[in-house]
Amino acid sequence: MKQTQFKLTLFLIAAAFMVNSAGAQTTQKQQFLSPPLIKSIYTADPSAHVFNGKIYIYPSHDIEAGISENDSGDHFAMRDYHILSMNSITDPVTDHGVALDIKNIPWAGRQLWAPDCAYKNGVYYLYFPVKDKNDVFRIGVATSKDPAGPFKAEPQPIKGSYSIDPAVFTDTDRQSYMYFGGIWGGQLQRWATGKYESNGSKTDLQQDNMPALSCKVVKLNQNMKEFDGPVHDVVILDNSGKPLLGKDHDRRFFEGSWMHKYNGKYYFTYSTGDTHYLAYAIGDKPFGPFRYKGIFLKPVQGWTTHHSIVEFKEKWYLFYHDTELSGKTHLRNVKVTPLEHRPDGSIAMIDPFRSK
Ligand code: FUB
Repeated sequence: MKQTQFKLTLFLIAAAFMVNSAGAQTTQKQQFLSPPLIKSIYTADPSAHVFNGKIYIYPSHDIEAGISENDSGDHFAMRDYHILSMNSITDPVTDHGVALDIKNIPWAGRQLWAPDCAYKNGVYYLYFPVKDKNDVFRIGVATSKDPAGPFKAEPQPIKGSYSIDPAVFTDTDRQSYMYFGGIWGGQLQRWATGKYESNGSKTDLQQDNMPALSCKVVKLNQNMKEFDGPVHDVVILDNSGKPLLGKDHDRRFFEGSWMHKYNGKYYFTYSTGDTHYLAYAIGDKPFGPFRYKGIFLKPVQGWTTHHSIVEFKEKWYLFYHDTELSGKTHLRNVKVTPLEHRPDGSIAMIDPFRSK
């Protein structure tokens, strides 16, 4: 090929690509894999559960608060939760209206972030992170007899809780565990010494060659409103058995954890944040350690994605979010797509776009 022809070919290939807001390359001909589940409000961070034979989704409710974007996530200034439900994966979604408003959480300051829900003995427990009046993220709990709410918040945050993104997993022996934490705006790096450092780093520990900050896991008390015992690190090991390092942004934990059990193994799944992947690691116990296995969702359109994995009628599904409706980082929409466990236990890669 002549040099001019070669240059023209390179130009045409480059023109066929664009860069989405996550910094990921996507071709112009790509289409979104799944449609938004609901278009009347912006929703993100979908924690899905099957209660009473239906799918309930506990998302964040994104709003336009007019706050400019920064690494602390101040632009995510949500003020209430709406719970969604579906009779089946293909049925229309019901929005059950406001289930909990920030004004009814006595200790809350600002920013109602990603929630989760659990059930025990006739009561539904909604777990939520919100900054307290000192601007420190804590995790609260609210209760209802109905999975769609409304929920009533406890007067204080859960004792010993901090950071964001609670995900509650109930094992087959009925013991519940809370996984929680997120770096950068989720403030986990500010708790590295065991107490909150208000002047701590805005991002991570800035220790590239040290083990990365870990997600946290703790047993929940039988009353589901308190921690039972110490908070543990969720350690993710590489192939040689060493913890992932701080500089390993493609693989290390950032935020948005989830736990599901499949064929007796514990699958710890999470967002890598600034590299925009969903990754997974497998262990033999809820506390880990977990062995890093790979990514299973390529970057979506938008800065964050946040997910949950649920089994419904013997099929597995991934709930996640992107910014298809708005094109804006802080106005997201939740989606669902099938998830496949391969016979060897690995999770099949999901591309949030399909090529025409
Ligand atoms: O929705 C606010 C925050 O963005 C969540 O807590 C994170 O997981 C990220 O999705």
